Amino acid sequence: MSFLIKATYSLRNSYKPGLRCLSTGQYNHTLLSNNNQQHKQQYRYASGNAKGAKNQTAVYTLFTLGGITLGYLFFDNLENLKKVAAQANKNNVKTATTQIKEQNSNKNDVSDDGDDAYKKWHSTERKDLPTFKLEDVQKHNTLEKGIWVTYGIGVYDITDFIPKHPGSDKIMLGAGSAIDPFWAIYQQHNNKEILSLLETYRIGNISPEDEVSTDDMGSPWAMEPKRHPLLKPASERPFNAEPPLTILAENFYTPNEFFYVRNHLPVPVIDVKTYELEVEIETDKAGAKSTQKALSFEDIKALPKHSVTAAIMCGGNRRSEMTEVKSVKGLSWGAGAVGNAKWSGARLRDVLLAMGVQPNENLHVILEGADLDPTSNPYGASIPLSKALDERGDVILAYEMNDKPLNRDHGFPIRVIVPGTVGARNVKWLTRIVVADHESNSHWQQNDYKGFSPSTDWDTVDFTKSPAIQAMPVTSAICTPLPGEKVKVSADGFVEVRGYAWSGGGRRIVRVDLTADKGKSWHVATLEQENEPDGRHYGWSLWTARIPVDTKLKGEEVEIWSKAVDSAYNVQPETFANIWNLRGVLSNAYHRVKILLN
Ligand SMILES: Nc1nc2c(c(=O)[nH]1)N[C@H]1C(S)=C(S)[C@@H](COP(=O)(O)O)O[C@H]1N2
Ligand SMILES: [Mo]
Repeated sequence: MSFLIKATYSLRNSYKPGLRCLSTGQYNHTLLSNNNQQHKQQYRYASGNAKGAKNQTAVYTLFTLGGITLGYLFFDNLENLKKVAAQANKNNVKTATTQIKEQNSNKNDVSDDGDDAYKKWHSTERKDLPTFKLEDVQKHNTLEKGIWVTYGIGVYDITDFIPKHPGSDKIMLGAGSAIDPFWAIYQQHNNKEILSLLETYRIGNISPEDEVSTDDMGSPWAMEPKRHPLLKPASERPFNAEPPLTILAENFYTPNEFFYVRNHLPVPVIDVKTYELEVEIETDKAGAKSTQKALSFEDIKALPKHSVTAAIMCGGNRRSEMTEVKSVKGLSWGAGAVGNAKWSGARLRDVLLAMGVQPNENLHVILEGADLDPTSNPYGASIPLSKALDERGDVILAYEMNDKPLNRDHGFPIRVIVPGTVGARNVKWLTRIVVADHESNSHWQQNDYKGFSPSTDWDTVDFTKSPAIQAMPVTSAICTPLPGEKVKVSADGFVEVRGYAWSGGGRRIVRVDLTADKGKSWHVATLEQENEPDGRHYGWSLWTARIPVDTKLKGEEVEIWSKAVDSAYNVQPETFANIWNLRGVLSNAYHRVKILLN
């Protein structure tokens, strides 16, 4: 059977990013002039007076609902959409915005400049309409308060739609937030009928200053980017959040706005014009001709461009499951601290080879970010020089994520992508690279992101005794159905299950097995993955399985387990009990989800 699978390819081919998304604030960073040095200064002054996290709008609670995305449901079927709209008109639902809508239908002020004008409506300010703050939009996230969404700089009240629409509970996924990322995936919605219809629901413009947070001025958190409310925070400051699993398994390439965020510190503000990447060869064992180099953003972009599909996974992904055995220290991640993207940039190898660096298996490449801790030490990590120099290692200095410029949360303007390697080594906001005869001295390399025996506790742990995690072990997770979900059994007695699987070190996933009867019978999933060679297979695999269930069990609870197998025939361990470790990393046992058969 070929692993090259069809379904996602059509989706991937239709994936043409490029829509502006307010929620990420990714277009305002160049306006915030600052260079690395100023940033350090600013942080020093500011640190210590960080206010506690303010109450944040609680829209997130809405988004625990499973299901397919707003764009898919809401704008998937044009015919359906027209019917819904017609129905809405017939019922003549009066809302506070009806008048504005009537005004809209008479308007001709944005539609007169050529055939493609409709494509710009959502990015054009409507002077005849009021301006809202993002906060206002976020408050409108229930049927009672009204359902508002933003698209581009437009604010839309789609309340009238909701009661008429069969999938209305799922529409709530987008309530009070930006729909841009959904539309970036479902490009077929970007057509005249749909955009015209949407424009009739326009009630205003989003206020431009909403792209920069204005609270906590003077605190290190003052310049945090806006995030899409679908990202469910495990912690607000620093910002750490994962997307709903249902969205993860829907997209072979995780939309940038929904890609999990793992920050240890405030997001640095970097002006790309003054950005500099220092490269230093600290040891003569590297045999380099030159030992010092500074690269501007333009210098990096001028190097040959290389793209690689790679999943990035936090070392603590799925920690919350390990915690059920016994508590651990760390953020309580679900299974969403992972994402898959196409990354593009210059090869680190090219930079090092140009400086004459020679292969040496005892050397390391230290990577430092522009984000500073309160003692002004940067976030840092290191990887073996052999990985950095390996042509098949595909280590890149990335400036693009899914063909868009990196956004601030994911490392603007440059981050290193170390495919197959734990998230922690994929240093964002990269400002310094050092080739050395030792690993990074940073806390994150030395005293974190290491595995230990289940019997090691905080009294006995010696971090010098375990190697830093590099390549990640094989894992998988069931993304739909969600735990506790009522799942329809098909007429022929099957339930459909979908999820992701991935292994580190470039090892390809060769099989994903599922069971609904605690291992008495296993069913092999169909894989969707790239056709990259083993050893260089850095992207994840999505999978779908139809599992037969006993129809007598309808109304009962059933537990589904997934386990993935990689190309080295490594397989996930059965339980967490025997892989438990005090930091809750490498949490890769079978994924188990209890569902209700319906
Ligand atoms: N400079 C810097 N790089 C960093 C981090 C950080 O806090 N600062 N977090 C690391 C960790 S632990 C992970 S899991 C990934 C998360 O990448 P993402 O936020 O783009 O998903 O970034 C890594 N790179
Ligand atoms: Mo991480």
